[in-house]
Amino acid sequence: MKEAMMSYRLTALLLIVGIVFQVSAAQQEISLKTEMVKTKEGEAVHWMPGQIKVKQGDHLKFTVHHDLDAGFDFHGFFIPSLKIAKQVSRHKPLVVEVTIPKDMKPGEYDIGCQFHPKHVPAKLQVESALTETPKH
Ligand SMILES: [Cu+2]
Repeated sequence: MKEAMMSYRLTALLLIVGIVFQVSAAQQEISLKTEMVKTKEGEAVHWMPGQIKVKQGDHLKFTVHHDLDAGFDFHGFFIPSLKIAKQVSRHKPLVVEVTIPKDMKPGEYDIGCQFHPKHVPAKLQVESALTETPKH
């Protein structure tokens, strides 16, 4: 009887801990595409949108499009911090799924192109998965 009580208390404690440290990891579908933008040196290809916000533990499904008629026939989809280095050809969307590691340091990471140094990277902004409790 005493043991049952203990296990009940332990379960309750674990539940409370679970609620306090509730994480908000989610599924995200992200569509990226090549776009021409003007830079100081002229025109360059840019991955757009330029900024993508995700959280630690999020499962991401990227669909990467290259539908520009001008310029290179393919571009790179390059996220070194997530060990992704793929090639995306014109009019052949590439699907890449990846989970942001729960221990990935919050901050900004490049989504670049490993083939073209002038290709402007988009920024993957990784935020902490811990939900912040407002303090009063
Ligand atoms: Cu490129």
